[in-house]
Amino acid sequence: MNSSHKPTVWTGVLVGAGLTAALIAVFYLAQQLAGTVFVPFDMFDWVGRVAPGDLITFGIDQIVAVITTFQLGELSSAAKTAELTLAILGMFATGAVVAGILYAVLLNLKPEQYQPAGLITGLIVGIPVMLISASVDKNSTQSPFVNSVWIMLGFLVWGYLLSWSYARMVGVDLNKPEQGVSVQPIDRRQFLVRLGGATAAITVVGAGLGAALRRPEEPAQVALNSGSSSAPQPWSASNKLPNADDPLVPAPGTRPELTPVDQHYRIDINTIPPRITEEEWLLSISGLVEAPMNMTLAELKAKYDPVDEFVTLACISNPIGGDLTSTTRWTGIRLKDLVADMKVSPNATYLKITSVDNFDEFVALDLINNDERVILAYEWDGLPLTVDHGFPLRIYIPDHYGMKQPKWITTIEVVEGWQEGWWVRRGWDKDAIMRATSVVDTVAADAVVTTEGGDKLIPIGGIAHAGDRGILKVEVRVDEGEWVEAQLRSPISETTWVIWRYDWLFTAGSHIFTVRCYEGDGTPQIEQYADTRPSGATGYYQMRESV
Ligand SMILES: Nc1nc2c(c(=O)[nH]1)N[C@H]1C(S)=C(S)[C@@H](COP(=O)(O)O)O[C@H]1N2
Ligand SMILES: [Mo]
Repeated sequence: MNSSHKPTVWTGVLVGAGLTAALIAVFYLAQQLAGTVFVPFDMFDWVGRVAPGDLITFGIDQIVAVITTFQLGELSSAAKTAELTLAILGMFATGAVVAGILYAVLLNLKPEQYQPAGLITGLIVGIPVMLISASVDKNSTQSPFVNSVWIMLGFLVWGYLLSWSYARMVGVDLNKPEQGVSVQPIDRRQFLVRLGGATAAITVVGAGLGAALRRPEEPAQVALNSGSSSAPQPWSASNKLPNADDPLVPAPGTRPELTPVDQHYRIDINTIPPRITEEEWLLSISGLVEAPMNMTLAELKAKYDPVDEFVTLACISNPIGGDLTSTTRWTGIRLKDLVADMKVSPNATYLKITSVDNFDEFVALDLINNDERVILAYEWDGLPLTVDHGFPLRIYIPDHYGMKQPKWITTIEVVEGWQEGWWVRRGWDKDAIMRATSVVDTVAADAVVTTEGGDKLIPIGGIAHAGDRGILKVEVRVDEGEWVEAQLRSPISETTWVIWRYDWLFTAGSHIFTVRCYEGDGTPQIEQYADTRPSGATGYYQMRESV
C-alpha cells in the first residue's frame, strides 16, 4: 500500500464536516419529531456555565457589537439567534477537528484497527456529551435514558462512518479488514463528492423537515377549563391602564407603554428555556425553618391573596437605548406572606432561591419583610407565565436589574448569610440596582403638529426609568442647544417607565437629539459613559435624525 495514497488529515476534516452536519440535522429533526435533546444547544449552554465570567461577557459583547454594527434587528431576539448559530457552528467545527485527528491516527493503524478506532472516537465524544446533556438539559420531553441512548447511538454511527469512509478511500473492506487493501480501489475524489452529496442531502432534508415541523412557542399549560373554548385573553385586552386618563398623548412612534408579552425581552442562560409542567413542579422550602414545605402552584394560589403590579424589568446588559427592557403586569403572592408561614429561625438572614436551570440568587429577609412589592409571580398580563419567562414561578424585586430575579424557581432555602449569586460569581454587581436611563424612541417628522399661532412642531418622545425611584423631570437637547423640559405622562405605576414628549419647533436638516432625566428626588442621570459591566450602563442617549 502506497502511503501517499492515504487520505490526509484534511480529508478527515472534510469528511468530519459532512458527517457532523448530517448528525446535527438528524439530532434537530429528532428533537422536533420526538422531543429528544438537541446536542449543540446543550453543549453551548454548558460551555457558557463553566467558562469564566469575563470570557462570557467578552463573548456577549462581541455578539452585541456585531448585531448593532450590522443592524441585525432587535438586540434580544438577534442575540438568541446568534447564540443558536454559534452553538451549531461550535459542534460542527468540533466534529470536523475530531475527525481530522482521527484520520491522523488512522494513518498509523492497521486495517483491522480502523473500525474499533472509529467506534472508540464515537465513545470518546459521545460519553461526555451524554453526561453533559443529562446535567444541563431541561427542555427535552424524553427521559434522560432515552436521550442518553439516542446521543450514544448518534455518535457511534458518526464514528463508525468516519472510519468506514477512511477504509473505503484506502480500499479496505471493513468486514474483512484482515485482507488489507482488497476492494476495488475507488476514485477518492468521486467518493468524497458522493459522500458530500449524501451528507448534504441529509442535512438539508433534516433541517428543512425539522424547521417545517417546528413546534411553536406555546404558552405554558394550566387548567383553564371553565367550559369556555375560546383562548384565554390577556388582562390588557379588556382593561384600561391605571393612567389611561392622563391627557398626554405619546409622540407617534413611542414604544407601547405596556409591552405585549410575546415582545417582552428575554435573557437567560438557556439556549432553549427549561420546560416545566405544573404537575411535576413543587416549590420546595427548606433550610433554617421550623416548617419545611413542598407546595404546588394551586396551593400557593389558594393560600395567599394575589397582588398585581405593573413592572418595568431591565437587564443589566442593556446598553443605553437598548431593547432589553420591557413593561408588563405581574400577578403573584407577597413573598413576605409566605416567609411568615415558614417560621424562619432567628439567625436566618437570606433566602437562597434556585431555579430549574441551576441559576441562583440570594435575597435578604430584611428586604422581603420591608417591601411588600417583592412577589413570587405566576402570571404576566393576566395569563400564566410563558415558558420563556419563567413558568411556573419567578420573583420580582423592585429597583433591581433582572439578574437578581430568578425565573423557573424550584427551591427556596433559608440560610444564615449572604453569598454571591449566579451573575455575581461571574463578575457582575452584587447589588445590581437599576440605573436611571432615558431614551429617544421617535422624532416624528411625519406627524407635525401646528399650534394656534401657526408654529409647526415635530413631536419627539421616548421613555425614562429609574427603578422604583421615579422620574421627576426629562430634558431634551437638540444639537448644542439649551436643555428643554419635556412633558411627562404619569407612569402606570411607581416601578414602571415614564413616557415623555417634547414638541419641537424644528429647523430642517440633520440634528442630534440628546435626552437626560432626573430621578424622583432630583438626582440627575449620570452623564459619564460606563459600560454595562459590571453595574449597568450609564451615559446620555443620543439619536441623529434628518427632518
Ligand atoms: N432561572 C433563571 N432566571 C433568570 C435568568 C436565568 O438565566 N435563569 N436570567 C436573569 C436575567 S439576567 C434577566 S435580565 C431576567 C430576564 O427576564 P425575562 O427573560 O423574563 O425578561 O431573568 C433573570 N432570571
Ligand atoms: Mo439580565
